Amino acid sequence: MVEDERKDIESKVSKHIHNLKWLKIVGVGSVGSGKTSLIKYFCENKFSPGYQPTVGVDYGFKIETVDDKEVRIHLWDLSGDDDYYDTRIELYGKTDGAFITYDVTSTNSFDSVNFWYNEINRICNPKPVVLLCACKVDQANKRVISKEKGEEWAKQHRMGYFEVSAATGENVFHMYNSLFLTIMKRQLKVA
Ligand SMILES: Nc1nc2c(ncn2[C@@H]2O[C@H](COP(=O)(O)OP(=O)(O)OP(=O)(O)O)[C@@H](O)[C@H]2O)c(=O)[nH]1
Ligand SMILES: [Mg+2]
Repeated sequence: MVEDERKDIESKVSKHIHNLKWLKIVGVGSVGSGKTSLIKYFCENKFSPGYQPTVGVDYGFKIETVDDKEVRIHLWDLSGDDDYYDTRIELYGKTDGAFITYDVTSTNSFDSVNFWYNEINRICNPKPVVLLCACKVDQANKRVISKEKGEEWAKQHRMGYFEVSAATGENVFHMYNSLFLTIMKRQLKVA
């Protein structure tokens, strides 16, 4: 009897989840800039200081309430390594939103933001909502890219800009919520 009840509840939960709206989000940015850490913090509330490069692609999933609606969030964590270009191209299809990361302690990672922006816009059709994430802002003493510089780039490309830290959690949920809300508002307009 208890087993039947458990199966019934599991089936109802699974149906409920299946019927929710899906949002597909991709994280892109140069190697080591902080994509995996941002996704891990959002999905598991965890941060690991050790670096384990993403091999090709990783995946995160979470059910989130956005604008009073439950939504299935699918997060594709793409490697920033050139070797995985083909893998990324395969996975960009039907992307609703993307965040581009750079590491505020690395000039190279900021210089590559243009590359990532162009890759997304070239491959994704229709173009997704994109945000810029200035990562690792907890490392203030090593910072080389100012807030003004990041904000200016985001403004020029008409996108939201967020200063985030997966180490302290600063602005992480705020950034994701803003991305989800912008996507939902855009989809309502199109519908
Ligand atoms: N201090 C600090 N370190 C961070 C932060 N975010 C990431 N890191 C560290 O930076 C390193 C790289 O982070 P990842 O999240 O793995 O970077 P990635 O962009 O996924 O890298 P690839 O998978 O190789 O493309 C790891 O050692 C993280 O612990 C942060 O907000 N603050
Ligand atoms: Mg990674």
